[in-house]
Amino acid sequence: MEKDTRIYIAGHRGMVGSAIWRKLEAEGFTNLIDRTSRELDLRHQESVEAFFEQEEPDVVIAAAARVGGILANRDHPYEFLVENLQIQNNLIEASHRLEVQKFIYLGSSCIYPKLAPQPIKEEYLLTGPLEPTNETYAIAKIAGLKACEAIRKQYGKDFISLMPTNLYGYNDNFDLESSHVLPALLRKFHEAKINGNEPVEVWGSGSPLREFLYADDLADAVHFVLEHKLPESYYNVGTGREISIKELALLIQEIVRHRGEIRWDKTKPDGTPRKLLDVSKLKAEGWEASTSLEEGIRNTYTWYCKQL
Ligand code: GFB
Repeated sequence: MEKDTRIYIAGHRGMVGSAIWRKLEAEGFTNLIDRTSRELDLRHQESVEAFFEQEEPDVVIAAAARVGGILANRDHPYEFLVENLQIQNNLIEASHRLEVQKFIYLGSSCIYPKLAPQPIKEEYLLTGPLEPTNETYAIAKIAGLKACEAIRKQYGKDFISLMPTNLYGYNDNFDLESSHVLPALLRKFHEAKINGNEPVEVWGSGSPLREFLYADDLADAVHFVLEHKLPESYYNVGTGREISIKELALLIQEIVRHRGEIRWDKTKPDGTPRKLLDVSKLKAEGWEASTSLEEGIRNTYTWYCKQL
């Protein structure tokens, strides 16, 4: 793709958007377009259309969304549904109407059924009930995937969706109520360590299994998809490896060098028992993740400490 292609990265300040921005800059793209949420509220259709008419992007990468961990999803189902539908519908419709060449939509592995066979293949979509704690977010993300798939089939446009597994990395959300497990545990173990190794409280039973992809690896996959015309409408993006929450807690405790007790708060929900992605389709096209979980956590912890 030409290095002066006009590429709009929606959500460029978030963990995923900023990783994509870093990656495309490093690859020599000179025409990256951004707007902060104060400059452009993606939930307002008129503002989005005016922005697209003004900037005329050639490529759009939709990394803007209302996201959060299991508690944020469980406690705000309405906002997770409506805001994500508004954001993605505005971006998809404006990109379609203004003939954007390529549209890359980002979803999540929670779109798959709670008890899908593991590892989860793309074709398992809509074959069973969703995980209740994030059902509305999943429905919004499925709708976005289906909208892009319909434009692809009906109008022959290169609108493609990536469904990443649980993500972590720089610029993640470290708020203890609304964040995901990995950043939450990094912060909890760090704060407990500097407070005299006091006990750390981890949510749930510790038995759920999760797969974690480093945000910079997702950015690398987005660059790969930008440079290649792929045959399918959506692809899983992950490492193909899973870890239990208990093992994750012990790994983070060791990396942070916390020397205290771990306590389990069983009043908090476990969520889906497993969501390991089958990543063979994108691998067959030539892409796979390259950062190990331990290396990714060490990098993220180093970055976190520098931010304090
Ligand atoms: O990362 P997480 O919030 O989201 O939780 P999900 C993963 C597992 O970690 C759950 C446990 O079993 C949590 O109970 N956990 C343990 C913790 N300690 C903590 C903690 O301190 N904070 C958090 N947040 N979890 C999300 C979906 O599900 O996955 C989103 O709700 C999105 O919509 C995201 O799809 C990728 O992996 O359970």
